[in-house]
Amino acid sequence: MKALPDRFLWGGAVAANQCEGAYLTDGKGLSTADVVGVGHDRFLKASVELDPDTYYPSHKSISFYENYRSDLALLAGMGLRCLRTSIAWSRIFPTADDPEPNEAGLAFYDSLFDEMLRLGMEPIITLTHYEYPLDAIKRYGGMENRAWLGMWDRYCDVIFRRYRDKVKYWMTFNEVNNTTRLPFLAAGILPEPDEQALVQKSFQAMHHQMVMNAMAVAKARELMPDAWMGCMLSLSTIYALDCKPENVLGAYQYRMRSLMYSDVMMRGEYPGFAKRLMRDLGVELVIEEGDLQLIKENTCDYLAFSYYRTTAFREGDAPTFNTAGVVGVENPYLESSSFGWPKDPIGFRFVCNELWDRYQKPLFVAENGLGAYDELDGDQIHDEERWQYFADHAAQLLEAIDDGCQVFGYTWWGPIDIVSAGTGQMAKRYGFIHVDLDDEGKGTGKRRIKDSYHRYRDWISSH
Ligand code: BGP
Repeated sequence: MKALPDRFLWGGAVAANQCEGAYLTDGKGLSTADVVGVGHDRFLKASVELDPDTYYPSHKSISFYENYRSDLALLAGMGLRCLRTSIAWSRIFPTADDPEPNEAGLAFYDSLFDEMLRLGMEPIITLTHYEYPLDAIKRYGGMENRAWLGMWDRYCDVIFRRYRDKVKYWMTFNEVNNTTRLPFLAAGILPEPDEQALVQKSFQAMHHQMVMNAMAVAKARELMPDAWMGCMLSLSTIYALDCKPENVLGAYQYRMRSLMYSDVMMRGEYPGFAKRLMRDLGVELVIEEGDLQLIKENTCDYLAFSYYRTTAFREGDAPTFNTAGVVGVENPYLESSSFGWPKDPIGFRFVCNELWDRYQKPLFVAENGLGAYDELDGDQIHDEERWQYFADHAAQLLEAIDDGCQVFGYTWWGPIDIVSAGTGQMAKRYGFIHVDLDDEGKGTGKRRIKDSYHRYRDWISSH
């Protein structure tokens, strides 16, 4: 067996808006996640007003807010050493610039983190995972507006002071590189018919998030010197379809559109590539005095990333995007999952090596998982495909560690079924624990153990 670092953090990952529900409970305000329905085009249809005829999956989700104690007990039953989740900003500051934080929201995360710690699961916390307080979005727009910097500063201040004795590992923005490809999801930028205006806004939002990341790192250094601050990116990769130089360069350029974010957050400056890209796209970034210095001086301690699949690039076929990153042309060497996402465990080893070589800072696999439809066999779920996906990827992770990559943890995405970020479905399931709910929120909510649950438990105990 390949050697793993001591106390390797095997675990699971969820996000507040995809599991908590209780969308207005205990003073929580609406968030951007609360105004998107179900379907592949859910973000394109997003509006700041609720439509009484639309079903919004985040409003109830799997009711983790009410069930967290029993759900955590089930998760701990697998021997998870950590659980990654996020804080819903609008539970703490319902409108983002309220004069005081909402004590009931703060108390919820106190109990949640205490319970995780009691069960032996290290909390790994994302400050915001694809959700922003909606009230402020209505007044200011998304992260393209610099007004967010002040609200973020207060939010981080309250969060760090409150939880610094409970949480050591932090991430600032989930998959922040999606800001320039899925602008509403990652940066709260409302649908915009003028394409050029949208490009301009999304790059400006990216810059603000880079400054906000540096602000959070600076504050963490002051308030909780032992904390580890992480950059979190969606880094499923893109290959050239073949060795045609235009395809190789094109694939590399798409990769760089993601790595420019980690270059800023890990190395402290925009790469030359980013400047060229923005010039070519006609983007004029507004950078205020002091921004670049702050970014330079406050880089992250580790790089967290999600990896689901890979894709291929061919010149002339402009890629699209989904929650797992760039979608180019089909790679003839890969099989797809039953949901249609290509499976590429070797690509996972490749990406670990690529990122370790580039930054030489610890890596954390914040998300990897297989979303698929499950079939019930009485009370049982024989999810062989899900387990095989894990086993194949875990084997490549061990190879990457053997290659010399420093990886300190791995969190399976959605160890309990939750709402899909990309489609809002419940039927696209990642869990080792099944939750009896359908795409309209109908069902008993009953939790059932899938076959993969026992296997992940055995895997953790033997690794
Ligand atoms: C990532 C997100 C998660 C998650 C996952 C799977 O992009 O960080 O929130 O949901 O992708 O994607 P999906 O839910 O669309 O299957």
